[in-house]
Amino acid sequence: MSNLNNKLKLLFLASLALSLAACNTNTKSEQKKQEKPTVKNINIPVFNADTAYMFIEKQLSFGPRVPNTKAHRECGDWLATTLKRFNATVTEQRTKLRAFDGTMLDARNIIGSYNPDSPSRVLLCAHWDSRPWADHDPDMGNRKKPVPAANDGASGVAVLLEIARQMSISNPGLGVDIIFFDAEDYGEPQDMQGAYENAWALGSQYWAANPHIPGYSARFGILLDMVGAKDAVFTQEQISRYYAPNILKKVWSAADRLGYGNFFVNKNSGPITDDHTYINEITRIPTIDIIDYQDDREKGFFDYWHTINDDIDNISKETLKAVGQTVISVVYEAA
Ligand code: AHN
Ligand code: ZN
Repeated sequence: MSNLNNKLKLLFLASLALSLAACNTNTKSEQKKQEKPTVKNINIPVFNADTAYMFIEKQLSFGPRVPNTKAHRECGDWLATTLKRFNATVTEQRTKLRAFDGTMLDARNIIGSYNPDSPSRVLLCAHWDSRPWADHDPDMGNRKKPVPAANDGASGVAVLLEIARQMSISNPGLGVDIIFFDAEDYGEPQDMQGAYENAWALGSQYWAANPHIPGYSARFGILLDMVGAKDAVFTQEQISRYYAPNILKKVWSAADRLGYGNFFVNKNSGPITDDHTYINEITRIPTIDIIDYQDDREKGFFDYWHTINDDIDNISKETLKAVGQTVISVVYEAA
């Protein structure tokens, strides 16, 4: 009888010791976590998708921002003024660029800098021009019309303008350069595809060869292209994976942590010639492209790509929020 009692007591003491030990290791690992946090305890602004949406509407109000048009000149002026209003130091590169068909384009790369004297910098960019021809429109009668470019152009600019507005309220604590590239979308129409080399991304090619500050560098770059469509899917594009695998991981894991893993998927895609291609090749600043593209889609890009239906009706605030909150988090966490 007493033997059984002793055995029970022993069993009880043993299990108590075990649970205390378990408790102890828990406390230790908790302490470790507090000593070396994986995410810095800094104030990351809340990205406002309503404001970003309004910045798309504003760009559309000028009309298609096709180089050498009034809409393009007026929108360019508004972009420079707006960056200044958000306390950026604004630099403009104005230059003539030769398009594939010989047209000379009056091009403007518009740059807004925060903490311009900081040696630790990140680069955020998007193209602001609209494609002159809706050459992927299903209706032949629309193919010579310009693209409204709500998603393919205005969305990336709008997300960056909202990030600029947030940076004017709360300093990010490191150098940030926002570049709006011109003449990205003046490449040859689809029936001449492959006949010209380097016909796309003329503004970024110019900037990469002639940076606004001689010898300019940044720790990394993020390009936003078509970041506003309903049902957008951002895959891990090949040039981004090749030149900037760590940045890609950083951005995708931030998106996942914030609950946007449905937009930023763990799926590879082939190479896209875009502004980041030339930034990577020429400046060697490791730069990724956040782009709505999947290899197995009919056009690869979103349904209304290079059609006259790339307008505000296809824009989703949820998508803008996912991209904007992810990018602003990565920027503030890099400080
Ligand atoms: C090509 O189709 C070769 N590049 C697509 C780059 C692009 C066009 N981004 C927006 N519009
Ligand atoms: Zn385009």
